[in-house]
Amino acid sequence: MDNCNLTAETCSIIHCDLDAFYASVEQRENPSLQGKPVVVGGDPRSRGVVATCSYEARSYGVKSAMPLAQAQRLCPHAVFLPVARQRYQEASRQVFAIMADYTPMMEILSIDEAFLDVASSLSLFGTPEGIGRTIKKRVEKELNLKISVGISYNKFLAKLASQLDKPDGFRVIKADEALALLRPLPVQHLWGVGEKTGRELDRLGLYHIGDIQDLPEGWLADKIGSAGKLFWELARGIDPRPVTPGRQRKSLGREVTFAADTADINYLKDLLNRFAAELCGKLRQNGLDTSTVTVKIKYNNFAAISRSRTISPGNSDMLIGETATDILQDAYHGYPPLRLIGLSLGRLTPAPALEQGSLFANDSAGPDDNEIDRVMDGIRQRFGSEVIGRANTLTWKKHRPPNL
Ligand code: DCP
Ligand code: MG
Repeated sequence: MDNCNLTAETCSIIHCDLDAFYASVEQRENPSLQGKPVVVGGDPRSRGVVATCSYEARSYGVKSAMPLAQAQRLCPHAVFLPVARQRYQEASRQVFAIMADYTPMMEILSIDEAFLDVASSLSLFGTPEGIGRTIKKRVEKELNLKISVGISYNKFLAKLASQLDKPDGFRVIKADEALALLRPLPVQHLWGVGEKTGRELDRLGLYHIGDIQDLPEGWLADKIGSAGKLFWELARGIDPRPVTPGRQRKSLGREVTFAADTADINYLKDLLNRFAAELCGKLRQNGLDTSTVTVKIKYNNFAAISRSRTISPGNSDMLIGETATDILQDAYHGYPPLRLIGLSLGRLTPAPALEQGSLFANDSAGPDDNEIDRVMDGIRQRFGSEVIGRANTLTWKKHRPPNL
């Protein structure tokens, strides 16, 4: 049964990630939705975006973060549902409880994803592969949800293993097959390589992970700095990062250095609103609130200041965006021009599990302000500031830096 064939020290990391998580919970709650394209995110007539969708909908090209209206054009017969966050948080807790039966060495990455290191659990529970299969079976049988499981000797390869085999995946990457498996994959599969870095690597003629494997040590670091060393190691299947239980993000931030210095206050506010939407989206995805909002600016003479404000814990784009633009208004009066602006959210704490107001509800008693805020938040969360439709979007488009 165990074809991992490696010692616990070399092959004990398991990565688990639920398939089409929100959509699968919805299909489970309403069996008539099973086998159908389901899009979670809200009313397609709203200007929101897709949170996630079932694999049936993905076959029509629908995907996360796509405008709902576009999703409806691609798949007109899809069922569109609002986001029922409390339901997903409950399912998430149940899944993590199953995993925790096999090891205390569990690092939760997001609402539907965790690493386990089962090296110390083998005398009790058998092989890593056996444990992975048991978790998969239990999640399916007890919770009626599908989860993809990847197993390897480090975090990077375990996560890659679960992703490569989605949905309903189960894959082991053994030490002696890692290099060959990595070789033909696009560089975007390396941890930390997003669109921008991917383009940078492509410019250096590095399209596939094998291209990086073949480089002499130090070459990539000379070209692109310390990340180059990391990518070279990952390409060779090296990732020393341990599974760290209880690791909590302390803050979340976003900043940009402008191609040309700017003093355009409307544009700067617009950017902060955009960053707020992006960061709050991540907070909500991870069930977190923030209570410290910090704006950092760097002038064209390289002097930098940062200003913080404490707020009651929250994760609404509007609240955080307004706080950030207020801070900017107080701290910056239009001179000298700025070369950088950043927003960071600190003191992160678990958000109370609130049922998000239905995006379709038409309550005759009338919604209260908080409800409106939550519904607005649910819609705005999914815009991305670029399409949020405020008057100053025009300013944003005009100055849009190439790296955003
Ligand atoms: N999510 C979201 N907005 C995004 C991405 C994700 O609200 N832009 C939410 C909905 C997802 C959940 O987080 O169901 C988990 O994210 P995943 O990236 O793991 O996506 P899924 O679980 O939906 O699909 P997959 O099968 O690819 O893991
Ligand atoms: Mg998932």
